Amino acid sequence: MKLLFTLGLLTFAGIPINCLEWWQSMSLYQIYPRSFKDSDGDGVGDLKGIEEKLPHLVNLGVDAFWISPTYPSPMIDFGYDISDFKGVDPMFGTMEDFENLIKTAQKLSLKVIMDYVPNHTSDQHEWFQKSLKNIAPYNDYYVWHPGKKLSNGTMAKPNNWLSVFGGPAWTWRDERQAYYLHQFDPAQPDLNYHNEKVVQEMKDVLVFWLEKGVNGFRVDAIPHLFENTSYLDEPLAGNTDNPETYGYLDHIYTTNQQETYEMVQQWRDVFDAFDAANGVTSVMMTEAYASPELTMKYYNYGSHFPFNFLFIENLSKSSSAGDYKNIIDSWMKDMPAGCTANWVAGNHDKPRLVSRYDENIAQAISVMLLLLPGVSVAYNGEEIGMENKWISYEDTQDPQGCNAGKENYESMSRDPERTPFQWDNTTSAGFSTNSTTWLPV
Ligand SMILES: *[C@@H]1O[C@H](CO)[C@@H](O)[C@H](O)[C@H]1NC(C)=O
Ligand SMILES: *[C@@H]1O[C@H](CO)[C@@H](O)[C@H](O)[C@H]1NC(C)=O
Ligand SMILES: *[C@@H]1O[C@H](CO)[C@@H](O)[C@H](O)[C@H]1NC(C)=O
Ligand SMILES: *[C@@H]1O[C@H](CO)[C@@H](O)[C@H](O)[C@H]1NC(C)=O
Ligand SMILES: *[C@@H]1O[C@H](CO)[C@@H](O)[C@H](O)[C@H]1NC(C)=O
Ligand SMILES: CC(=O)N[C@H]1CO[C@H](CO)[C@@H](O)[C@@H]1O
Ligand SMILES: [Ca+2]
Ligand SMILES: [Ca+2]
Repeated sequence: MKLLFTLGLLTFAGIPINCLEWWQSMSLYQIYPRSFKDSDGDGVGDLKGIEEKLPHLVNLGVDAFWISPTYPSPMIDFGYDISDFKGVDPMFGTMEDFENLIKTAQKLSLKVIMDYVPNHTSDQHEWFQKSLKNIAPYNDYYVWHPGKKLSNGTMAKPNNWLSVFGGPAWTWRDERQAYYLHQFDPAQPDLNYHNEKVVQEMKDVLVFWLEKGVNGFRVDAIPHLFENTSYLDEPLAGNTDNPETYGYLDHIYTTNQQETYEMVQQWRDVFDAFDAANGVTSVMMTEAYASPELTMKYYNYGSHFPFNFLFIENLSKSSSAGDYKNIIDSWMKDMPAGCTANWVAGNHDKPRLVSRYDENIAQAISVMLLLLPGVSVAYNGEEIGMENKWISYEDTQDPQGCNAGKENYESMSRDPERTPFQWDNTTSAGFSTNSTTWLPV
């Protein structure tokens, strides 16, 4: 970045580069906090560990980093099951540690971006516990359904909807004599976005962290936000015979609903109001695995950019140079005029670049990401060429792997790309003073 400024002549999409907002040409780095750096020897990474290693990001030329969730959580889905949106899990440290991390980042001119997980809470969240007890107004904070009466009189699940992690998206609770919806793990009940109180609570969460000095959010799993309340069965997708796997159905009622886009726009309005009052520019990036058309639509509904997963989804080891050119051209062509492109090659849900391709291709892709116009997004560890690690079924931690069973877990588990960062040649590769870590080094 600094080099580009001194050249002064460079332009981006016809705009002189020094007129761009800070985020429009940033090099963004994703930190998976459990695996980045353990400061206290308990075998799990933490906020103090991140703060200690920020100079590494400066050396890399990173402009901003986003941290996967550090909110209080029973860790069923390693932080994506949140029990308090306005706190820090003791495993990662304290609120003071978080505030110190922001201060240190600011001193180093690094922007801090948080993960926002709006679709669901943990089943341990106070809201869900009160919802179970039918306490107002929380009784209507989640998607409850009495079920469907079969012709022989027994009650059954409302419909055939499936969880992303496999199995039904509905779980029965005796306390409410009803089913609740969970598009992910049963321990991650979906919030009811048709309830204005929920909408307001979740906007308050954004403002809470913006006021702490956070520079923006990366919004998780957006397509799953709203469901169609006619609760009809989803049609078969026709690409697998296994009725337990998510791909069995075509998710026309549980993903990419128009109301979801409108909610993204409402969040952008929250950002814009905060920015205007505080003289800052906050960024909102959205995570959506969707068709090109539906992905691009987020640009029109207030997202600064939807993550571009074409490098992940549309390339393979055997791709030709022409295939690379095609996906790059297609994003640039599909993107609405005046918007900012972005390029993502990996994250904590996808196999490591070196394992998906090979060392040479992995290096080429990492460099390509930095040279393409707009934002580059790197997952921690890619810069040192980390590889997937084979992990036994017994040691598997990821619910998506455990749910798949011993036969199939290897194709589903995301643990292999989540192993601790390798800093040096000391104990546990310098990740921890503990020789046993939450996943093997
Ligand atoms: C070392 O890490 C393991 C695995 O996370 C943990 O069970 C153990 O308590 C840790 N040891 C210390 C001394 O914290
Ligand atoms: C009613 O029908 C359902 C679906 O065919 C079946 O699973 C269930 O066991 C039946 N219940 C009774 C009481 O026969
Ligand atoms: C829900 O699905 C029904 C049946 O396909 C459709 O008529 C209705 O417009 C949908 N509702 C919304 C809000 O999209
Ligand atoms: C990427 O793959 C998806 C799913 O196979 C396909 O719909 C889309 O057209 C592809 N895009 C490009 C640019 O190749
Ligand atoms: C560990 O790394 C240091 C610094 O690069 C080096 O001096 C030392 O020989 C290495 N130790 C081992 C056991 O490889
Ligand atoms: C890339 C990413 O952050 N994926 C997350 C999407 O949301 C689910 C549920 O919250 C998580 O399990 C994934 O890790
Ligand atoms: Ca720790
Ligand atoms: Ca939802």
